Amino acid sequence: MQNLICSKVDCKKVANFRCPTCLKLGISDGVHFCSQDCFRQSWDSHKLQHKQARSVENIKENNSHYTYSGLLRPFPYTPKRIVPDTIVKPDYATHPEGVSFSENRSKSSGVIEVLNKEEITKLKKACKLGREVLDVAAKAIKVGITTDEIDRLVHQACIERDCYPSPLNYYKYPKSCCTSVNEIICHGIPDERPLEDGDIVNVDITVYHDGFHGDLNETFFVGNVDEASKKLVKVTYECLSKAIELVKPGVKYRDIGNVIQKIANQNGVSVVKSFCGHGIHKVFHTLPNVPHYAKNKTTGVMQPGHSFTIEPMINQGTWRDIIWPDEWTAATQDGKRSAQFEHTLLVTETGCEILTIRNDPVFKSQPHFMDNL
Ligand code: EYF
Ligand code: CO
Ligand code: CO
Repeated sequence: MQNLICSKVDCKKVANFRCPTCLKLGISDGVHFCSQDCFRQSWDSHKLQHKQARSVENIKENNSHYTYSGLLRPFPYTPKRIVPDTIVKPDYATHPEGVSFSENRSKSSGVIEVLNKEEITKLKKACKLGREVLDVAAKAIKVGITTDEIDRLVHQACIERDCYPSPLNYYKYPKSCCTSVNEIICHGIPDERPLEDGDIVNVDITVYHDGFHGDLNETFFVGNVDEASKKLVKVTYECLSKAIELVKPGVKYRDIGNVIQKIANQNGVSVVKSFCGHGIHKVFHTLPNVPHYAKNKTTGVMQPGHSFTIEPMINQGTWRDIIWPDEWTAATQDGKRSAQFEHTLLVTETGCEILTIRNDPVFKSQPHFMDNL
């Protein structure tokens, strides 16, 4: 019989001891230790495997009672990816529950922060890097790639650019980006499901660099997509573009939703109400709150130096959402498709600057889905 080697990094001793929790959870992927010492020293990274196994069991258990609204189902996902110690992290990255105290303080101040020149320079840099990461993801999208592989590429692209992937551990979110397929509205967790011909997939990237977050997303076509999905994606992009045209000092944040809802109504699609655009700079989410639906009551007036996202989620059918048993993934209640686009914006003296704009020598500022139309 072949001797097993200790699973502790750099220990090459023969292992004949198994973690009791692994045995209880039925984890059978060969984690063995030579001694209690190596077991204890490996604990911090090893215990993630228990968490992963428990979450798969929870999903299985919950799935048996849960009626999914569409055809999509959760697939297993891989363990949490490591961020090197050299990358500067936001406060929630190391909090056991992923809580951001800086974000809570910013929200409870009740004021929309006006950024100074140095802060604006840093915000612009984070947004430019975020755009580069989304472009990396865009290149990888094809039939057969798993959303987990997209997440791996995104994670690596962040680290190569000295960025922390903002979603990772944010309120314990388990991945480095969100990938939302077909009827998923937002916060889809990258997993082992391969993308299929005819899918639409949104990839949402936020990066944290030099103390600032930059947030953007695009919806992509996978292979040959039906005409109704093409129209949904086109109209969603138009909603974002027309909303951005409104942005200038003196405009009320509540007016953004009126523009978006009008375009949606004209095209027979609906606007999601549960998720909004948000202020973003030194914290991931803060004031203003930016609803995308009409007649909302959000407060605040745009001023030079404000930075925020607009990220309309537009549905083929009902605007209503339902959360999956994983407690993150938001799907449409009727299982019809949803699309989204997002930019981070800076209010200037005369209008706004789109900080996450694409800057391609051939395709200029156009979103990727238009490249092959
Ligand atoms: C606590 C999350 C928390 N939330 C927002 C956390 O603004 C975003 N995209 O444009 C955005 C991205 C992520 C995010 C990634 C993770 N989260 C998700 C769902 C529920 C929740 O409740
Ligand atoms: Co985003
Ligand atoms: Co956002």
